[in-house]
Amino acid sequence: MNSKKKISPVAVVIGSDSDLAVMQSCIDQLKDFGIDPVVRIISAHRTPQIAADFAAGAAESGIEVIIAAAGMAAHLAGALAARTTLPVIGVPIAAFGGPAGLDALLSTVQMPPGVPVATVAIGKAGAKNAAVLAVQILALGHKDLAVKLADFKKAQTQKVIQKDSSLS
Ligand code: RP5
Repeated sequence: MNSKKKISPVAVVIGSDSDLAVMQSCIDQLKDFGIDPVVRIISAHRTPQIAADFAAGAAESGIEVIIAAAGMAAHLAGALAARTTLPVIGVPIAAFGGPAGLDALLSTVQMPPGVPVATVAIGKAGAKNAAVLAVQILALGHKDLAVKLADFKKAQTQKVIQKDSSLS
């Protein structure tokens, strides 16, 4: 499907198709909340002009939160944040053969003052949290999402309680 024409409050931007395996959990989590995100492959380094144009036009196209995931020298989230006032959530990806994602973590989180990127954990845990954080941001202005979030947190609590009580 061509998601370039899709309208959604959330965009999930990945630096490479090799990031999709990790970011699928983010996309799935968003869909669980009823949000079908715009998904794009855009590279800060390989397609810098497309990255700049995407970020500059994101708000106008209906996007309210951008999730950006990249590995290695992960400048994608920061490059997008530099060109929009929308909240940008950065997901560091552990690239094959690299230092376990620490390179991407530092590249994503160490933004200069005035240009924040809300950086989550490396890999799949961060990918899922990026979706939940995006929903938490959107829920401030969307009551239906606030209700879904409350249910999500309750279900999460119940799961732990059940696991605890199943221990002998
Ligand atoms: C980054 O470089 C991408 O986000 C990816 O994590 C990493 C490697 O990219 P590929 O060589 O797999 O396309 O820009």
